[in-house]
Parts: sequence; structure tokens; C-alpha cells
Amino acid sequence: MEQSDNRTEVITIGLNKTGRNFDYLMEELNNLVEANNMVAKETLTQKLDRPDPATYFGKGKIEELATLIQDTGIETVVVNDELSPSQIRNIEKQANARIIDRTGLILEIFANRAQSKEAKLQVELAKLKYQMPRLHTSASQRLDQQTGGGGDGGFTNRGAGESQLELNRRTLQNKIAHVNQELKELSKSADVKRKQRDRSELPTVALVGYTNAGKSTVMNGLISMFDDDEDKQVMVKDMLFATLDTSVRKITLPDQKTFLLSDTVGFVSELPHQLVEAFKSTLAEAANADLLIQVVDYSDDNRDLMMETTESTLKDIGVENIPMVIAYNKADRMGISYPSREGDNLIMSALDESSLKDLIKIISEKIFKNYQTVSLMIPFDRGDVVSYLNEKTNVISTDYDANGTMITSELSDVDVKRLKRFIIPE
Ligand SMILES: Nc1nc2c(ncn2[C@@H]2O[C@H](COP(=O)(O)OP(=O)(O)OP(=O)(O)O)[C@@H](O)[C@H]2O)c(=O)[nH]1
Ligand SMILES: [Mg+2]
Repeated sequence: MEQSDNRTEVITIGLNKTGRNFDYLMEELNNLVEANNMVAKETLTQKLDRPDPATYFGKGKIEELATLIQDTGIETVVVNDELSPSQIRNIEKQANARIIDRTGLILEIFANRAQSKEAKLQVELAKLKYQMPRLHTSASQRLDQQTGGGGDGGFTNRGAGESQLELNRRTLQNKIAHVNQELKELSKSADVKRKQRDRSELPTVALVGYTNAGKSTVMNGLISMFDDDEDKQVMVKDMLFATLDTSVRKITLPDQKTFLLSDTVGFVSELPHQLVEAFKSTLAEAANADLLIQVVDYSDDNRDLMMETTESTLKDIGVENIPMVIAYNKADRMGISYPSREGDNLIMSALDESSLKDLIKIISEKIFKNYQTVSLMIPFDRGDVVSYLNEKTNVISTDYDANGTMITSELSDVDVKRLKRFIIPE
């Protein structure tokens, strides 16, 4: 992962509620911390059935945290859960620290990564929605300070504070409306693009999975097998959330069968709902796919939990009942033999050509299964149909007789329907 010397030192804290997956969640938090150019110097955890409604940690632990902050001089605390505004306020006060909760942290990372206009707006929207209920925090803090500081001035200041809060809230609401409007315009054009693609009736395949699993690398590998155009490659980086925008590429196999492949944002446990909501249009590519390829970092000890995370996130965004192939990626790091196929799943490496070939084979079997080999008789005045078949389908043989051109080819069910009148009944 990213390293640099000017990283902010933080203390991570987490509540072990059920014991289940706790170590994994804390490890994930640590990765998120590093992805945000920070480094966790200390960690405090507590076993509790549920968070203390006022302070998240129990009283004793909060005191321990306050002492730790005093002793180390580290002022930023990253919390492994989303906190309520009052929890944040209370810990900040009692432990004298700046609090970043898990949602705030993920939002910061997304904000730093966003490149395109759409991604920037989506992150902006998620941030505004996250701030909305938290407005109270800073405004009332100011209020507290004001009333605490000053004799009979308190009353008038309170009034001023409240109208300031109202003003802030209205400003936020206006901003949200504005960003929503801009996104709507953008998504209209994204929607139009998607509809055009739908109309082209090409099968669509979406790469999904935990962040940093290798989705974009698989995408690039598959593209470069059939296309030397460098411009079609997508960005690959060893960091969390390298990809925030959806890229869609058309892939035409040597037998002319064509499909659309899309790459999109990766997942992490408890992806903030504000982000999921804001990224809906980006994630729609997966929701509308005919086939999902779940890319898994097979070399990661937490791969099973990462798969659980992916599957529950897919459910959250309403992606269900789409056939899925699992690509157990990065097998080259493990000293095992690959590619190795297990049913519809594949142990593979995105850096290995024979792995990519096997993956293409599995994809083809799944999405082109309703192709049929048929013979067609095309009259000489329909050169357009002959050209179409030659360019777009896998022609097996061509013959000529007095009536026209006889072609045997593999057709999708859509083409079978469309070209029915030329098909010679068996
Ligand atoms: N050794 C090895 N490295 C791989 C493989 N696939 C991907 N990587 C590396 O893993 C890192 C992440 O790859 P990406 O393709 O960016 O991962 P991603 O799933 O698109 O990640 P996000 O966009 O951040 O969700 C990069 O450093 C890749 O070079 C593989 O099969 N073997
Ligand atoms: Mg990516």
C-alpha cells in the first residue's frame, strides 16, 4: 500500500460486539487508515454487547483513551463504526481528540480518489448527506462555548447560534439540491448510453469484488488479448478504491461473438449507505449485467470474508439472481498451479495469458449458450445481410447457387429471430 513520511498519526479504536470477524474488521480499518495517508500508532478495543449510546466506549475505556492521547500526543482517533453526532461530540470533549468515524474516513478516501466529474459529484453528495445530521454538532459546540464563556451575553448568543444553524442547514439543503440536479443531468446521458447499449442487445459482463482484488487488471488483460489500442486500458493501482468510475469496453472475440465488459468501484465492509446511494448510477452497470465475474484476491488470508463482504454489498445495492463466476485471482503469488478450473470458477492470475484465455472460455460458455448453428439462404439483392453475417457472426461455410448465397453460421437467439425469413428450416 501507499507509504509516505508525512502521514498523520492516529489511534484506532473499535468495539468488539460479537467477536465475529472483529480482527478482520480492525485490519480492514487499518488498511483504510493507510489509504487515507494516516498511520495507526496505537489501538484500543473493548468488548461490549452494544455501543454506549453516549460515548461508544464505556466510561473506563474513554478514560483510558484520554490518558493515551495525553501520553502520546496523538490527537486524531479513528473509530471502527459510524457514530451518532452526539457520540462524536461526547468523545471529542471527554478525550480531547478529533474523531473520524468509519463513514467519515471512507468518504475522505473517496473524495481524494475521485477524478471524473460524476465521481466528484457523487462523493460530494454523499458527504453533504453525511454532514446534514451532524450540523448540529459544530453549531451547538459553538453554542456551548458561547454560553459557557459569557455571563448575560449567553441568551442573545444562543439566538444567534440557532439562526446560524438554520442558515447552515438551508445552505446544505441548497447544495444537496444543486448537486442532485447536476448528477441528474449527467446520469441522463449515462442512462442514454446504457439504453443505446441495451438496444444493441449485446450481452454484458460486469467485474465486481472487493477493492484491490484485481478487477481492473483482469479488465485490461481481457481487453489487450483482442485489442492493441492502449487507450482502452483502464487504471490499475495497488491501493484501495483506485477505480471510482465505471468503464465499459466492447470485446469482440475471434469468432465475432461480442460482449460488453464493465469495471467498477470495489467494495469494502459496511460501505456507507450515503455512498451506495450516491453511486447508484455507477453501480447500475452491475445491476443490469447478464453475468458477474467476482474477482477475489485468492492470496489474501481474508479472502472468504472479502467474498462475504462482496456478496452482502451486492445484495444491498439490489443485485440479485445474476449468474456469477468466481475468478480466484493472484494465484501467481501462492506457489500453486494455475489456471485451474473448478466448475464455472477459475483459479487464475490476471497477469497470465492462459488464465485469461480460460476466463474467456468460461464467459463465452455462460453468455453465448443460446447460440445456434443455422443455415441461411440469402437472395443476391441482400448483400447487406451477407455483409452483416460475415462481419458480425462466426461464419462456418459459404456456398452459392442460382437463388443466392447459402451461409452456415452461429447466431444469437436475437439474430435467429431477426433473420428468421432467411433461415432454411432443418
Ligand atoms: N501478482 C499479481 N498482482 C495482481 C494480479 N491482479 C492484480 N494485481 C495487482 O493488484 C493491485 C490492484 O489491482 P487492480 O486491478 O487495480 O484492483 P481493483 O480490483 O481494480 O481495485 P479497485 O479499483 O481499487 O477496487 C495492482 O497492483 C495490480 O497490479 C495478479 O493476478 N497477480
Ligand atoms: Mg479498479
